[in-house]
Amino acid sequence: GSIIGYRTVGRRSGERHVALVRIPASNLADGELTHIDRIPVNIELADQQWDNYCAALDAEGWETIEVPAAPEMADSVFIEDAVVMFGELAVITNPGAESRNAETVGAEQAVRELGGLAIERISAPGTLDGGDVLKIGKTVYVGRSLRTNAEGIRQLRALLAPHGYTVVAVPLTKALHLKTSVTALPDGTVIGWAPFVDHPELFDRFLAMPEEAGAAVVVLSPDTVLMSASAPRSAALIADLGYRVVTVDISEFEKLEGCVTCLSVRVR
Ligand code: CIR
Repeated sequence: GSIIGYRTVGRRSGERHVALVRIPASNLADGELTHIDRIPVNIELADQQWDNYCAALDAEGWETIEVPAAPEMADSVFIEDAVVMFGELAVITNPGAESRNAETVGAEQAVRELGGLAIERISAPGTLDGGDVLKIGKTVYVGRSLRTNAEGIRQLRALLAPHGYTVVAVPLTKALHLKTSVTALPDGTVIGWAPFVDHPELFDRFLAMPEEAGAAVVVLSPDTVLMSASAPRSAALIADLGYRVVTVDISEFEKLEGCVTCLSVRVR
């Protein structure tokens, strides 16, 4: 990835972290679409972009570990939707789209192989996509979306209560997932694309971004975020707030309604 803002060499602390990723399926171009029309996906370019995404994580101190490939599951590259981490607790989701439901099998296997993690599950009739879960400290915002239903939110709330997390449900009608509309900076400021946000008043601090793809950041360290190359003005705005911004081109995944968060699960 390229870097905007001040330069440092890798992670300051030198510590290594682990992130789960999943290689794009051969039928990636057939992924689910809800809010946008189908544009032809360049599979070769998608593979390259995925390699670069993994390389960017690695360069920032995140060792990528591959979830077993699911070559026939078109949307399986969007691993974030299948498992959500809360410290040492992994919650295996129950993805709301029928075509994506079986993605959790490989995700659970990978989490098991990592070892040392407690595993819980969202189960039918509850549905929940990881893309709807935004963690800010001990507050967990969960989008009530087309993919995540009330029962899924209720189950997550019950699972997390003993761990000291508060689940805040967020009605969502204008975007696929909560994190397509908002994410958060390391300082907890919620950033988003205002036209996709039904209720900005639910957040303590909300900062509107100038581009749709600017709504999504992945926090890589206390001073570094990862963003899509398709949001240069948002990246500049965030760099101007004193953050280091690493950018990656994920155009082929954006054609499938994916954003920068959904291509990995940061484990620890
Ligand atoms: C889907 O509709 O499920 C995929 N085409 C895109 C999923 C993107 N996931 C995410 O933003 N967490």
